[in-house]
Amino acid sequence: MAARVRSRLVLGAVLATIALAACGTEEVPQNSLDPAGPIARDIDGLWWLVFWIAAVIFVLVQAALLVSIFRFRARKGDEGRRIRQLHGNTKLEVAWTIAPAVLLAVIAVPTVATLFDIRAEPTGDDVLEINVVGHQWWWEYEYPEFGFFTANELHIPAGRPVNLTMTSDDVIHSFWLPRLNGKRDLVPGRVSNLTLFADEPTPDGEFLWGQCAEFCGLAHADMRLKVKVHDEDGFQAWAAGQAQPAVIPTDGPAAEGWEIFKLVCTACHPVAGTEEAQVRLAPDLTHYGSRSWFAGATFRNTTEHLAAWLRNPGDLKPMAPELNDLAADPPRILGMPNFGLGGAEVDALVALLQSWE
Ligand code: HEC
Ligand SMILES: [Cu+2]
Repeated sequence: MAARVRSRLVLGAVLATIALAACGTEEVPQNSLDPAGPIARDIDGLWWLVFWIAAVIFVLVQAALLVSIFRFRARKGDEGRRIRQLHGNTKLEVAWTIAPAVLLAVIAVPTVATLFDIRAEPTGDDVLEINVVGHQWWWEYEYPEFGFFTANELHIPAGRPVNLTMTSDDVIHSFWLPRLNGKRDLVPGRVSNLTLFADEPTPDGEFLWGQCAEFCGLAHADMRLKVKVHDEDGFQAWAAGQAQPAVIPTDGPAAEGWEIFKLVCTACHPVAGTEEAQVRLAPDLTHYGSRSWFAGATFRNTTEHLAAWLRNPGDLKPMAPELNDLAADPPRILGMPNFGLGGAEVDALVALLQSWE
């Protein structure tokens, strides 16, 4: 390929990349440069500080480069002229070794201070405690103050700190909610902490978006999370509702659904307030009908999606239920199996799950 054609292609590709990078500023739900609380704001501030220092250095270095290229270039008539040869320059070399070292030392001060700040576990009466367990490929949340569990969709109050105490049941996961804090690993057999603090409630129907940030197998990309931020009254009302036991339906399709549920689903899914569903190997379904998202917060909890999930979970999410071993200690669960349910059974189960608001 001719050199000119090639350089035009490269230039075109670079320009297209820059132009495309500008797309999507409208809807960027996982943008750590759009902080929604004080911790994320600290991280954002640090990022901009380092960015501007780097920008100044970039401009200075490029300016020196351009001056060198144009001012000292070979001109007509220079052919055969010998350039003055230099060997080393102690003063310059000492200067360009010390200057970056000093600069890095200066950047280290706010960096280390911010790291300690955002790692500090929150204290005080107003801290909300939530226990988080990472599973392949969904999140389990326990609210010990209120005594209930939920999954994938996290609900927190605005204006006070939330302390996540986290661990994993299988492999390493990483909780990442870019608009509220940095990443933090969940490691099997260990406990880690992450503080969330949100300034304001999210508008109706809107959530903060996050996801698992540590590759954890087949459905890692579908191990997402959504966070609903409430005002204090809204949070208390939500939590009071979640703390209620499930109501077992006594007639209609939902009651038929419960008969199937007892036979098939109780092997993995807990439902508070029942004797039958006490095994905790899969998402707690006590108030499943109140959730907006499911399956690692990847799908909207609509009737169509739920029915599709029950017909064949593997259609919606790549999983490996053939590797499940419920008898192992601890049991191993790598997804929800396809139970080959018929249309009427699916409808009955949908009615049951939707009745558990
Ligand atoms: C072998 C264990 C197992 C059994 C039995 C099982 N499930 Fe599941 N189910 C899972 C796992 C694991 C997940 C989480 C999958 C994911 O998102 O990665 C899940 C997810 C779900 C979800 C989505 C929950 C959420 O909030 O994300 C629903 C709804 C559900 N199952 C319904 C049922 C119903 C109804 C039955 C009975 C017909 C059933 N499951 C039987 C393991 C099981
Ligand atoms: Cu993960």
